[in-house]
Amino acid sequence: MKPKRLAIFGAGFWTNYQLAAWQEVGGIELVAIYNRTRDKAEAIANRFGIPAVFDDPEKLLREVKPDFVDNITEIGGHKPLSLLCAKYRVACVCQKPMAPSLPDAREMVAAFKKARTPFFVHENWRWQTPMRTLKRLLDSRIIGAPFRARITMTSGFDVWANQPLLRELEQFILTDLGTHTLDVARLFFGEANSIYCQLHRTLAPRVKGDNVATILLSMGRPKTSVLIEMAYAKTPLEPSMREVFPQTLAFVEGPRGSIEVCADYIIRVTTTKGTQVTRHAPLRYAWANPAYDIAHASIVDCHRDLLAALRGQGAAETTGEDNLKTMELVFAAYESATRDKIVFI
Ligand code: 89Y
Repeated sequence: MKPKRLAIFGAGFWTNYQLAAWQEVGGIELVAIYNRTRDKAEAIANRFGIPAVFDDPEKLLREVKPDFVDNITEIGGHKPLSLLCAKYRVACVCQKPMAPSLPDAREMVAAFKKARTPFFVHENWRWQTPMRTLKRLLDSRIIGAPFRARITMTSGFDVWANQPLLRELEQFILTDLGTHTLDVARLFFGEANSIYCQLHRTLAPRVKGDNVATILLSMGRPKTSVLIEMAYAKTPLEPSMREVFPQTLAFVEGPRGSIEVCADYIIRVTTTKGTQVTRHAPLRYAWANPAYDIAHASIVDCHRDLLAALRGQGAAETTGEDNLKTMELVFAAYESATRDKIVFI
């Protein structure tokens, strides 16, 4: 099959891993890279053997005419650079969070629809091995229709060291991490009926935005009550809450049993027959940063799903249209926190 010609926008921390993951998947040819600061793009081009470097994204699209672009810029580049792809009718994968506001995200999805051009969001969390297993278990109905769930990601890991721009975001925890946790909640429990959120700024010096969030959702039919706990904060944690970045933990209750996603990729399923314990570690890739292992490994499966859709082999899970529903929840959560009110979706 002819490889898809891929151009990259952005040369930051995540570009290294997204590129390595594209090479892992195969079926693509890296044709060009754009970055505002040319030196950075040149360094990545040398490392990955990309033949053309640009500091003008429009020139890249006009001259190279790639089959698709992976827009791995920081949040400020997501809308303008994705819209440029829509203008040239070049399919685009945009890094999460899709946009800094809901109207921006809606405008992006509408522009691609109008241009009849595929638009996807790179949302990798749902591709983590324990998350896939939890989804499979819930679909098997082993615990029946879940009535309550808790999704937890609380960490003292210094995410700002590798992504310093995250320090500057006024809206931090929900745009950066809430995009992931709300997306997996939708995957497991269906669409939200209502959302309530409280935010804190605490124990994270030199960080502008909110860094702790607690969300309560009513999701799906029959209704599941979903509690999402998130923090990037230097809280002295209980040993039972030990540092597991970037793992997401979960506990789901149903009428026939419960499922727990524990540290170290362990999943426990308890029914009247007893408890079954299994382990779902991610594949280890030589290029992955061990501090981000499961997150980096999940990029490969996310890319695989997107590439199949680009080849016309089925619909991707994380289309722009689908991800708009996650973005609606992110901004409904901010609205709820600001007004201290439940927001009905
Ligand atoms: O930016 C975030 C992401 O997508 O995965 C983890 C992270 O680096 C920090 O929350």
